[in-house]
Amino acid sequence: WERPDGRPIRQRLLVVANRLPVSAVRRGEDCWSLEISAGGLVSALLGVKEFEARWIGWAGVNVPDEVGQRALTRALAEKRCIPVFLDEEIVHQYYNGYCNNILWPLFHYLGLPQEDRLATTRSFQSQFTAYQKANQMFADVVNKHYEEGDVVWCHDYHLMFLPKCLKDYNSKMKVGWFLHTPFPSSEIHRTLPSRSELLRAVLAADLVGFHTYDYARHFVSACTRILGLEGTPEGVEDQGRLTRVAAFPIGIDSERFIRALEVPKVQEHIKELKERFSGRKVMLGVDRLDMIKGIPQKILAFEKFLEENPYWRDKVVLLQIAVPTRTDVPEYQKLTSQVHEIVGRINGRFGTLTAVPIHHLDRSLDFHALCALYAVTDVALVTSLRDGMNLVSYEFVACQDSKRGVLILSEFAGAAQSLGAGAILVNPWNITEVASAIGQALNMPAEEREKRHRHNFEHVTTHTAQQWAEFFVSELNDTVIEAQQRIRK
Ligand code: ADQ
Repeated sequence: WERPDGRPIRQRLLVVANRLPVSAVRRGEDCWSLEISAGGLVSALLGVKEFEARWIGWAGVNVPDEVGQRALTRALAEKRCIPVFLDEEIVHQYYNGYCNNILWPLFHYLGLPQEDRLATTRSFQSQFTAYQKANQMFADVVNKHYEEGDVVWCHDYHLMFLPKCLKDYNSKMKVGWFLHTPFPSSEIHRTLPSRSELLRAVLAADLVGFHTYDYARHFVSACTRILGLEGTPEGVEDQGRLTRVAAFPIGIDSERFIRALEVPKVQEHIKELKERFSGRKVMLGVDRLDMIKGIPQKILAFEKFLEENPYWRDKVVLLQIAVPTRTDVPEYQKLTSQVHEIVGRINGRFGTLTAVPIHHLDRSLDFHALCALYAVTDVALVTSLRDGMNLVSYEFVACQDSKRGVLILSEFAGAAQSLGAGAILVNPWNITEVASAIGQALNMPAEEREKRHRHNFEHVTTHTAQQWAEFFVSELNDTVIEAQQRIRK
């Protein structure tokens, strides 16, 4: 990997995800303004110096006209992004339908949609067809931009068909696929009508990655039980071809969070928050408003805690920041009303003229405001019913080096496997258990908090997003080299 003059050539990495890491707003017929959204994946890949990353994905907007498409493509090219244009019907069937209505709940153990069995079965087929079609559209764009030697890294449940589509184009393409959600037990996966097609399509990849060893094991079991293939310690074997399957737990750009605490604006925020909540312990929840995050269960556990511990009623406040997502979906609207209703009831029950026990915000916070909140928090409550990893727990730990706050963490979040020794682990369905964990966290002696925090801080700062990305891509390169050697033998 060197040029003739000895300068290293950086390997090109094509990162393919449903959404590009930008928000695009149309300002005129051929004019777009773009803003990069600094999510975990973006920070992870910006930090990886040996690859030159390009992004391929949907820009999140419908652009029916060619003038608009050409202008957006040009604008995105400056950000090293390449768009896949999906029309409204495809987005409806593939993204809202198959991805979010079928795969997302199933992978989080919430089952397949129940409403009307027959209608679901009929629409299931058309949604699955749209899913395959959309994946093929992503593959077409990848194939158009692919150059020999590139690494193609496909992300998440939206693109399970992509490895197959890519290998059909070019069997020599280096293809990795990583799942950000849990992969459920094979008993859950086998209820999916398209269970075999999806597994086979993923197996076309050279390397398949998950956040935890358990998810990798579930995937291998699904392949052995449903497809009758052979599972090996390395992965899954089909007629002599091995697909490597392994765990690659994601991390965060911890330095970015630690550095943010020094920013004057953040320091100012911290000061304001401390004054605002002086004399009270601060508990914090930060989630997308999604069924899987267990927000109603968390708030009910807090209510139980207040019910049983009158001493704490005016000495603790819960700040729940919930970013609304998928607001057009009735189930999500129902969840929002349910949360509002519970919060209203608890504030009515335990509030006073001057203070309420729960501050619930239906909104997203900017990065600096979020860091300040993490920094003043005494107890963070991450009680997802299921969660691939959960990065909020990592971000909280990164911002807690002066406070040594306590993390209450669901045992069903992937993060429980990495932060389990430092956090108080709970079953989020057991409200009594969560309520008693709140009591334990609030009363925890400083020494124990210190010990637990050190453990987690060490983990969060040594298992970063950059390392995760480097590790996955170097494993993918090695896997392909080993496979070639095996074939030569
Ligand atoms: P998510 O389900 O989105 O990600 P998570 O890992 O917690 O869950 O990441 C959420 C991100 O959004 C965090 O960076 C957090 O700071 C931010 N965020 C959440 N609520 C916010 C708010 N109110 N205001 C501002 N920012 C907010 C999916 C999987 C996870 C997996 C990740 C990464 O569902 O399990 O950890 O991908 O693989």
